[in-house]
Amino acid sequence: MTRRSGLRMGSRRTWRAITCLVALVMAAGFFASVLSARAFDGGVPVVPTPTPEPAADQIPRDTAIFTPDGKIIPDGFRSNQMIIRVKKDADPAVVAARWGVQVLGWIPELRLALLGLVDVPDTTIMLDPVSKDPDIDIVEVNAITKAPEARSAINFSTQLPSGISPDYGYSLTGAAQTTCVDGTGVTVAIVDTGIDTTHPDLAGRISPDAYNVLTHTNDASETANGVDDNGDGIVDGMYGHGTHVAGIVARVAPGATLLPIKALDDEGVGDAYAVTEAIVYAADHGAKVINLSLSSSSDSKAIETAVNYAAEKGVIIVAATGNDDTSNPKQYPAAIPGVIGVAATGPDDVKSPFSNYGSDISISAPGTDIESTMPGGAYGVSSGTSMAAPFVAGGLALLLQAQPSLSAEAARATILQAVVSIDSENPDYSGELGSGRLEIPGAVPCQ
Ligand SMILES: [Ca+2]
Ligand SMILES: [Ca+2]
Repeated sequence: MTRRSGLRMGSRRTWRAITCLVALVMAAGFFASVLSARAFDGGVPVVPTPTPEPAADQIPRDTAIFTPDGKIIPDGFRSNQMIIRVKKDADPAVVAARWGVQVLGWIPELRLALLGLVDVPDTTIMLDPVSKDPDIDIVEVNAITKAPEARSAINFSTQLPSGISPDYGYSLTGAAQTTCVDGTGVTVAIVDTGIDTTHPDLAGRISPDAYNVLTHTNDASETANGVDDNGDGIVDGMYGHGTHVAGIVARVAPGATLLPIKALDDEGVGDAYAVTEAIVYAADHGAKVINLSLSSSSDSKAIETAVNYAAEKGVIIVAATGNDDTSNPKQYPAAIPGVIGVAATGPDDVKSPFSNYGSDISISAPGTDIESTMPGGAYGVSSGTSMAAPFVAGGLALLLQAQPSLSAEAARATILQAVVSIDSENPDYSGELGSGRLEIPGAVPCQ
């Protein structure tokens, strides 16, 4: 009791001292601010101009503003969600509470959590201080990841030009001629908009482990909600994307098991957290190859962590390199070391006009005017690096059936060496289209 009352008396004196000190500091601060605001320059008072707000697409990732409105910042982030990796033994819920946010998702294998501002108006959190939390070692705003076709002007669904065989990609890569193996026993995960599992070409080849990371159900079918969710003027613009991609794998490797993982909506829009979750799910459910016909210019550390997790399990990841006809900015996850980044070429082995290129590209494959499956038992022709990647994924399924003991690293090296040089067809892109154009019989000789 005595100590408590002594403390009370002491605190009265302390408060008086603090009050005086605060008053002095405030007065000093006020005068300092008046002095600085009225700094003189040649006798003319200079009023400091406020620092202009950076354009949203110029906000660096490590200092990005985290706001509750959930809008997608033009450069491609969900502004009300961040991904963190907590250190061992740290509780994500405790860390989230510290920053006034909620845990929206948790990937225990990677200790990655998706945190979000939910129903908290007028809150802005800077990422920089969060990154200094001793329990956190990765923090990033949840970046938008899209089917490359969803962001470019090329038509996802096109007509096959006259004179082009609908089979050209399958014969050019030697897939049609590689008849001694069909990919039996190899599971290829298709992380995309889903798959029409009832399509006659695909039914019976679908893994029972199909998964939807957006709803956390086993329903990974393609859906179309009739709404232009991303406001690009095209309603359900990427409905059918995953089915088309899956059909290419199925035609190259008809015996392979397809593991559909829905991580993109019907506009082809997803995010880094969904892709991260999808990669981990695929690696945990028997996939030997993961096809990612999606990309972002944001180098997500969360996705990189998942790529490394999959690599440790012997899983090979193939990704589209993007449709922006550029080498800068690079597109991820294609540019993550170890991922096979695929550029697109046409029937004449010339780079597709839209295809990205650059020193980080691993290999090229046909991606112009590719015929494949579409929802409702249909077929369609599409162009994009999304169509090139599954040729390589299918080729890997054939190789892994032929040589099941091959390590992921050796399989990757084998498929990258099994190419036809396309340097003479592409004199302006020497060394920028990977090792060459996929040539499956070079990796899987059927004699
Ligand atoms: Ca749209
Ligand atoms: Ca839609």
